[in-house]
Amino acid sequence: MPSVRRVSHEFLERRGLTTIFGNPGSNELPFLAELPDSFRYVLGLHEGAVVGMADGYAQATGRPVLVNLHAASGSGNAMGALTNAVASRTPMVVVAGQQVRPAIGPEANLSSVDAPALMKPLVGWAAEPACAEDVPRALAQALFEAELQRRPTYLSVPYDDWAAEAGDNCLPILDRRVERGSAPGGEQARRLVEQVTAARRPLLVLGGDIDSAGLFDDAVRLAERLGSPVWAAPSLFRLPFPNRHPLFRGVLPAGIAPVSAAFEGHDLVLVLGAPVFRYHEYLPGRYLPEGTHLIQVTDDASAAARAPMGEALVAAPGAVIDLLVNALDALGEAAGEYRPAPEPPTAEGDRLHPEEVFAALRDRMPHDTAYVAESTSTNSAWWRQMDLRRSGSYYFPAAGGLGFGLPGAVGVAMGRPDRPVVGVIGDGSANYGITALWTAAQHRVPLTVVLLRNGTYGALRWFGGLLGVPDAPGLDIPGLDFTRIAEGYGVASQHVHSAEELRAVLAEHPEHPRLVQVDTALTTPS
Ligand code: TZD
Ligand code: CA
Repeated sequence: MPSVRRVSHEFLERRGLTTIFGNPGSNELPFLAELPDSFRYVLGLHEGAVVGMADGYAQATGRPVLVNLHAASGSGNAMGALTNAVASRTPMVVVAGQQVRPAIGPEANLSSVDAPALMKPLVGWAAEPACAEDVPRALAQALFEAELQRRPTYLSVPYDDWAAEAGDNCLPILDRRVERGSAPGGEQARRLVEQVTAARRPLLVLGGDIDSAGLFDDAVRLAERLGSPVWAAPSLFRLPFPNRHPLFRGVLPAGIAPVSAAFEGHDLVLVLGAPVFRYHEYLPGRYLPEGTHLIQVTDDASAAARAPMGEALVAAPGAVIDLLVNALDALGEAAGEYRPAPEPPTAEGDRLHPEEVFAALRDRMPHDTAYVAESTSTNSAWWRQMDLRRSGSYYFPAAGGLGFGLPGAVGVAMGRPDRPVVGVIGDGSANYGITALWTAAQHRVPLTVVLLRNGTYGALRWFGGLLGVPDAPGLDIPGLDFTRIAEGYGVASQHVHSAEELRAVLAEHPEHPRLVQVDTALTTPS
């Protein structure tokens, strides 16, 4: 009779979940005993970095990922990073250890009192199996829930369960197949095609899910057929469309009034693969202009249910794009040329303007480079200079929680060794996930981190103006030297002082991680 551990390892192996991102404690060791050789454990030194790396890895590979965390204290450390994984809809299975069953009630040290409740508002599903025999089935449920809901799940397992006998009824889970059907029904399809083809001035709004689902090129096909302008949804975490394409209008500003203004004059707004909408700055107004009808297509039932306006169809955006492309057999007007980037401005003194940094990346890095950005005040500078034409080119913390960028870049680089990867990280953001540098060094991940050092929480200075708070304390961060921090974690580093120097450094492509620190001038997010 196999053990719970043996069946669970076998299940994970069969599903290809053999890379474990984790930070273990005593409760977790029995799960890690007798791991088959096909597994690799990627150790992160803090749980925020562990989840950030796993999130980047899962997004870059398009596959669910396994995370191993310690009980309450370790899982608690991971919460901030989990907010991003929830918003990016990353299928992530977190397996955490728990004290032995008899020790939970008396609250022995390192027991997690009501472990599922600790995680529940965040993760899509959380459980602690009622008995050891149920662990393999619960592990399978954790994976299927993560895939079906596209959301992290959490399984807490008392550590004495792993050595228990599994029982014969465990074995059927090894071969289960669980899938979701996704095409709209006949009547839904007919109605949607009719609405879209009848529109005089349709507008497309594309969300990060388009890129996650591998629909980047399909979205171009649809937009060109429709001949409609394209916006990216607010609070964008992945780029769904080439940003210099003639039909692309940019990322929608994350406020009610400016979104509504961008829709002015369009009778139909078709939103694919996004919530409606993830606003940020509270800029009140009417949700939609007079005469604008909105249709949201998403496979996220909760995003459809919670939207405050428009109609929604819960279906896979890919199936709907196929449907519309086939229905729109005539090509729209030729879209025209890709728009060139403007000349970047320069900054005063020995600082670089962020646009100079991004122009250097655009010109010197290969076209298939994947960027993980977490530098909040440079958002508009970024889109002014970058030229991203491929799927999987851009990742950003999906819930706005800092600490994704640096670990996420390590995870993306581990998941896609075939592509160059650059993390573009602010001197504030870097600190929330800084320990990921150590993992990058240990695994010799070929990653370039461009560290933008403006000495402040730049975006918060801008927010201070917006909210009428010009005098908030706690916004400056002088005295940080990331070249020395990186060296301490085993990552080679350089401090560059000019655009020419930066361009020369970027033209090299080392096979190990490196950090390039650049002093930059302060800009505003928009
Ligand atoms: N803590 C966490 C986990 N997430 C956050 N979003 C914040 C705090 C608040 N915050 C922002 O929203 S932007 C920002 C903070 C602290 C400043 C980031 O500084 P940076 O980037 O140096 O990375 P800029 O370009 O200077 O703004
Ligand atoms: Ca900064």
